[in-house]
Amino acid sequence: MRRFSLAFAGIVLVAAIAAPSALAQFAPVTPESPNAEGIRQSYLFVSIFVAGIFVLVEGLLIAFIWKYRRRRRPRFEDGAPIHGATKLELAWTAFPVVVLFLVAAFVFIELPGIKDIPEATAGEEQLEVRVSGRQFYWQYEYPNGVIAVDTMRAPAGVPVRLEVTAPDSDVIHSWWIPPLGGKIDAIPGTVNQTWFEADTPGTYHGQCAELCGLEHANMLASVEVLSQPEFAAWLEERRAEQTAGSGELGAETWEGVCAKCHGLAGEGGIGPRIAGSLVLADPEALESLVRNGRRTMPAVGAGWTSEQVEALANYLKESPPSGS
Ligand SMILES: [Cu+2]
Repeated sequence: MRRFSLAFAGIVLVAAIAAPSALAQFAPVTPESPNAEGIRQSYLFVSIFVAGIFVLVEGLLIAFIWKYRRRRRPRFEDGAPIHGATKLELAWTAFPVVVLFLVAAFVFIELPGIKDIPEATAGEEQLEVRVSGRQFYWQYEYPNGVIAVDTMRAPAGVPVRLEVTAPDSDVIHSWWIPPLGGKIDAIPGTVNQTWFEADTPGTYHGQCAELCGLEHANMLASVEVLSQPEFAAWLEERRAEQTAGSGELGAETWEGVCAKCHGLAGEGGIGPRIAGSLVLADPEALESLVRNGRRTMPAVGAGWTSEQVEALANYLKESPPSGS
């Protein structure tokens, strides 16, 4: 028994040294928004019990396997009969009840801070962004009509309310930027709400979290948090560019919408090669194609504003895809 105890103590010691770095791989990413912090707290709270019960059950399992091993007894000899152990039985019934109660109570206390969008109070601004999940890109619409694809810009220190949906003709996607909070489904015909408030400027990455088709894995999303003056300047500049049918939106649309299937240089991928296609140089044909789709190509631009179509057409005129 002493040798066993020694070996067991050794295993526990190694686990205790290796565990923190190994566990860090399983922990949620560093939260950058209060709701993500709530999710992390709940995760860690539940993990305490998970780890404790794991060690208890596995430890007992190993101890019993050792203690009750066959030794020299005949192979089919029955073990000694055992009759009741009231205290033990009460304990293993009560203990799980207490654990489940604690976990449920903790989660219910944290839940409002995760789910509820902070109330807009007088003097405090809030930003609302409409998020639309589409095969295979994210489209954002700001209150002033500015459109962005895949990369959302947001101001630091301001609650950002997201109205998440998908067009009727599309499939279900799921919005998920782990450092900025939990997942929320983008469902055709339904508007789901979520929010974040990031204090630190920086770029936070995420990904569509609902298998939505062939290019699902490339349906990435990111949120670039800017200081408030930088964000205000960006929003204004984008508004002016969009009115003029120029600027970043064209390139964003090409990269986020067209290139995911046809390749960044139009060289072809899961969609055919389109470099050199006459449609790219003909704004009317381009508009009809993206709005209506063709054969296996979905109507990726159904519902786009004419500004977005124009921005794409102008971008393709200035920098037509080279094909390689
Ligand atoms: Cu998706």
